[in-house]
Parts: sequence; C-alpha cells; structure tokens
Amino acid sequence: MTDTNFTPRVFSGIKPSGGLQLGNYLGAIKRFVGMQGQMETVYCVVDMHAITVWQDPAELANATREVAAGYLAAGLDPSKSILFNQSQVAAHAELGWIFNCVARVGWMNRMTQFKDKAGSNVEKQSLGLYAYPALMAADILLYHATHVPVGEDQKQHVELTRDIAKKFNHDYKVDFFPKTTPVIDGPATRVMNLRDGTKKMSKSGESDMERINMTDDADKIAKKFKKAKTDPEPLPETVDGLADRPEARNLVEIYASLNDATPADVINEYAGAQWGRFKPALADLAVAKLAPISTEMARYMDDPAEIDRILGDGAGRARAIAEPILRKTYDIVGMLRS
Ligand code: AQP
Repeated sequence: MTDTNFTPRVFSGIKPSGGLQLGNYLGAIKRFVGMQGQMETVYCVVDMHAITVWQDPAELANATREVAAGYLAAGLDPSKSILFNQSQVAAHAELGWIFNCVARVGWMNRMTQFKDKAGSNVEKQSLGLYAYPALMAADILLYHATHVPVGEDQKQHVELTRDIAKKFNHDYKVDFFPKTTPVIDGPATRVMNLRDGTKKMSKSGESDMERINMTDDADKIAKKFKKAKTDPEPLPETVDGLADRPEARNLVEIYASLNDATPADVINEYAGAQWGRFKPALADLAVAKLAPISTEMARYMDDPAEIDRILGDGAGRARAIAEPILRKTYDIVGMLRS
C-alpha cells in the first residue's frame, strides 16, 4: 500500500554488469518510461552494485554509459527524469552503511537472490554481494521514494527496504522513511531464459543464446527465437493452457509485452498455432520494437561526452534531494558534525 504521508516519488536502477537484455527492457526500462510524467522520477545506473562481482575497470565506465544510453534510447527524458550513476552521489554509500547497521543478518540470510548467485560457493563471494540489499534500500530511501518499479526478481529486496525503514523508524522513534511500494505489473515482470524456461533471463547468463541483448541485430534475434526451447505442442486455445508450459508461456508473455497487449490477446490471435508460425512472428515484432532503440543507443554511444554530461547534471540534481535527507538521518542517529 502506498505511503500517503510522503510526496510520491519513483526510484529505480539497473546495474552495469554487462549489456542490457530484453528482461531489463520489458521488466524495468519500458515501465520506467511509462511512469515518467506521472510523478517525480529518479533513475540510476547502479555501478556500485555492479562491482559486487568482478568488473573489469576498463569496461565498467563503458557499461555504465551503455545502460544510460539504453534509458535514453527507450525514451527517458533527462528534462523529465533525474538520470545519474550511483557512484557520483556519495550519500548512497553513507546511508548504505547506516542501513548495514539496521538490517539483521537473519534478514540477509533469507535473500533468495544471494543464494541463487552464490550457489555452493558462498565463502568465495564478496561481502558486498551479501550486503547489497541494504545498499539498495539506501538507494531507494535516500530519495524517500514511495514507488519502485522492478521485475519480479527484485520484489524481496523492496520488501526488505520496507523492513529496514520500519526498524529505523521504530528504533529511533521517528516517522522519517516511507513505506515503499514495489511496482511489479504488466505481462513481462519475469522474462525467462530462452534455453531454460525455469531460469530468469540475465545479462551475465553463460550462453549468449539464452538471452536477447538490446544490441542484437535482426538476424541474431530471429536465430535466438528460432532456437528457443519449447515443448512440441502448438499454442493452446486459452491462456490457462500455458500454466504448466514455462517456455511457451515465456514466449507468449514476451510477445504480449512488446505489443502492449495481454497474454490472452496473444492467445486469441495465435490459438492452436504451431511454433513455425509463432516464432517468426515474435522475431519480426521484436525486431520492429527493438531496432529503433538499438539504433538510438548506438547514436548516444557515439557521443560519450554527452552521456557523461547528462549523468553529471543528473547527479547534481540527485544530490540536491539526497544530501538533506542524509544530513537529517545523521542528526536522528546522533552523529556529531562540527
Ligand atoms: N529476466 C528479467 N525479467 C524481468 N525483469 C528483469 N530484470 C532483470 N532481469 C529481468 C529487472 O531489471 C532491473 C535491473 O536489474 P539489475 O541489472 O540491477 O539486476 P538483475 O536483476 O540481477 O539483472 P540481470 O540482468 O540478471 O543482471 P546480472 O546477470 O548481472 O545479475 C530490475 O528491476 C530487475 O528486476
């Protein structure tokens, strides 16, 4: 439920841990653009989150620009939204430390994304990967954000943000941080891996064939959808028929999201269709929707100085909101400042 004691404000981010993939676009960026103009919107390239796993320093700045180019190419307008990269606003790290001291180890131990990413190799992971949901809470609460559009995989972290805000308010007897609402809507809040419909599509997944990159050309997109794993059955007559068919459901949901439709609309059009008919139609639709964005991304990437200027300007506007909130937090906690 939305916290009506606070002015509505949106915050969300994407980490530059590789090139953008279709899940980032449908589950996040496309929805970020949709919220622009409805309330104040603050969007971040969360480079401090990216280094929770190793990032080549020679690549990181470029990957940061590429996520920014993806935002801009998809329609984020820097005159309507604040757009910046996280490491340019030091208050994120400062509030992140305070929240490390509010969050409980037991809460962090329940974070399923850490378990998925660490696998059986927990001891070798960075402390940052384990603590990252507390930094994410700081990213959000530093702006007193009331709404956070994310994909389904981030729901647990936004719920943790609410728990951190609640404990801070309770421990210090204040009503300072809002209860943030995760905004998870539309048909593609969990885009799945094209080779395994039980795993999420990711930037850092092992095989390039399992994801659509925002920079893939038409041939690659067609090839990846053609080779996408499916079961042998044709598309069902009703959406209920997708229930136990993860790969089929994923392709229908991608089609629906790209076409601003619902899975039921897609099934109405393609009921009983064989994959030989549906997959080329999906590839054509994806190319029609993604090609203008990737062309625009390339145009932005040809002018890195302009991207840096936009991020620098956004960082200044972000600091103007964040720093007073951080100062007030220090006062509440009792930090002496001379
Ligand atoms: N497959 C997905 N379907 C829907 N939404 C997705 N998001 C990511 N993958 C999907 C959403 O994109 C936003 C930014 O995510 P992120 O880059 O900060 O972290 P992530 O979720 O860990 O993304 P990746 O692509 O899986 O990165 P790697 O492989 O580096 O960990 C979030 O809103 C997320 O929900």
